[in-house]
Amino acid sequence: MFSRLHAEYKAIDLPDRANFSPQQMQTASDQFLDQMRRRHSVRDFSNRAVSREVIENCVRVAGTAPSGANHQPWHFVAISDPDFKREIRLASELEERRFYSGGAGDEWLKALEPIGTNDQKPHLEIAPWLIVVFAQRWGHYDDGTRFKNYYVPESVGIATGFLLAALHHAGLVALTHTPNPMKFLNKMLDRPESEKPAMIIATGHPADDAKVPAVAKMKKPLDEILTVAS
Ligand code: IYR
Repeated sequence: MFSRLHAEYKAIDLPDRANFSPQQMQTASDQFLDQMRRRHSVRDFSNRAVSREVIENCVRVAGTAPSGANHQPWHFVAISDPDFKREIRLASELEERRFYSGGAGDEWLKALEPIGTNDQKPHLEIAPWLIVVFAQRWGHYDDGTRFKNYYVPESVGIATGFLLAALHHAGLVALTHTPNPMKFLNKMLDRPESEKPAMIIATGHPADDAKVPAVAKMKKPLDEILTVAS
């Protein structure tokens, strides 16, 4: 998509603006807060199917994220194939066994105790979709030459946040998962060396008896996360 031909500045009129009244703005922000407070990281999935079209739309939302120099340094691989999911589960569990049996270190394992995680990742097979997020360390122009990307972790983090919000908005639950190392995903999913796996997101519907860790409901209050400088 990137061509050296698009290397010049050209302005267009702002295509969209909301123009809310203060009251509309308050209501919109209240409603969005209420909706986002209902998002939870869920580990217990149902195998109920989710259409490819919904997943595609959620990835389209991720693709609207801002990024360094608008290079959009991300690629998403959406997987519903049971064999692929099984392969990912097995490879992830191998890494997780190392992690939980000492690789993580005591402090990290202690920090995870209230979350209740372990090396078993059945959700990687049960959830109808896995979305693997890749960060593109460099890109290629149409003519095959390389260009550098900027603020890649920040850009991919924002896009992933958009994706999680989109999945939630579509009525789905999700779980971010980062087995360490994740290099096996390049080979398995045939992604180039320029791309670094950032995260696996399992998504679908929650199991009927899905649980979440009680501590996950404890979010820092506003006065801890916001200082209004005046
Ligand atoms: N990747 C491991 C460990 C893990 C690490 C963090 I930080 C978490 O917030 C949760 C889990 C796992 O998925 O179990």
